[in-house]
Amino acid sequence: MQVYYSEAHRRHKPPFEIFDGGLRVPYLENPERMDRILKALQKTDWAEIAEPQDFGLNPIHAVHAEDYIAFLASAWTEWLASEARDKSTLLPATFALRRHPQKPTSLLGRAGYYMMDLSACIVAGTYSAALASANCALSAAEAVANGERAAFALCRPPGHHAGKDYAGGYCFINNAAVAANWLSTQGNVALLDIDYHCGNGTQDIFYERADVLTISIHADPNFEYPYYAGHANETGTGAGAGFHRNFPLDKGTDNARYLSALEEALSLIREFTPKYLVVSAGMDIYAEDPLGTIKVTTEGIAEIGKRIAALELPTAIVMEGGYNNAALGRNIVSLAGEFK
Ligand code: SP5
Ligand code: ZN
Repeated sequence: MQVYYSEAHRRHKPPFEIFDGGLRVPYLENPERMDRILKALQKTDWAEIAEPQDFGLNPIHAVHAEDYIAFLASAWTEWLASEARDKSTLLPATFALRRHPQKPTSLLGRAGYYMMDLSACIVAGTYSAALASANCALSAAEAVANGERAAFALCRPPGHHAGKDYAGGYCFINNAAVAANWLSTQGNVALLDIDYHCGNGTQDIFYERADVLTISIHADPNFEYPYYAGHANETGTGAGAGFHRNFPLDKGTDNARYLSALEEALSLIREFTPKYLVVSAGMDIYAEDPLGTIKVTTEGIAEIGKRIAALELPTAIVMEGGYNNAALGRNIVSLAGEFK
């Protein structure tokens, strides 16, 4: 299986993020995550690690607002030229309620407008890492469009919290959405998000579309980030009515309960008869994840992979979250190994 990976992620290394209550903690979405996964993949006899192709900005602009991407491109340079005292990472402290007619022009105004939380920290290498990450997803999409059974995009930064014009939850460009939208010119696409957190950005991007079925299985937003999306009654609108589904789960959900939600999701995908499948693969469903509350084991992750693979759809697997670095390698090998 082709595994698309770029070293560009290394320069995206924010020094910290801010948790609720103002707690400053080391950035959980760190470069070591990729090292752990690469090392595990290199030990298999099926993973072929390859550089992504450069698809340019068009497929990114097809999903994200141009003013938002322009903000990501220039934010760091503007931050360095600003009066801020601590310039180690661009992080605003004032956020926009989207009911004002005027778009902000100042850097901090735009930062608060285009960011939804205090985990989407921008540093020197963020924009180039985000572009390379999207190119990994697009390369995996192209591989399956060219007839591969599956391909894996080892994306960092992740993408599923990023919407048309906002960053959040370690995400800047929605890699899986860019890949799914690119594939959608050739036929209907199903996008299944198994990250522990609701894929709110993906949900927003495709909410009014009937040609991309989006399904997210995640911790209930009644107690978990991102809080404002992911409820079971959010099912799409307009032409997209019925083409989005959420499966909110309780704390402590074990393999058996997870797999029964997955079966429901898979039967919706079967009914939709898509040409391609994109999987937003977050490993923070793992029982020992520092951000998670769901109790899926490594064996459970293998079973999830097996059941998704049983759809027998050309599948682009896109890396999302997962923060137990010691377990990330074996968990990804367990999932992706079912598609070899
Ligand atoms: C891609 C992805 O998985 N993003 C997740 C972003 C979650 N950010 C919210 C962090 C909330 C931290 N709460 C502390 C709980 C520690 N037990
Ligand atoms: Zn997550």
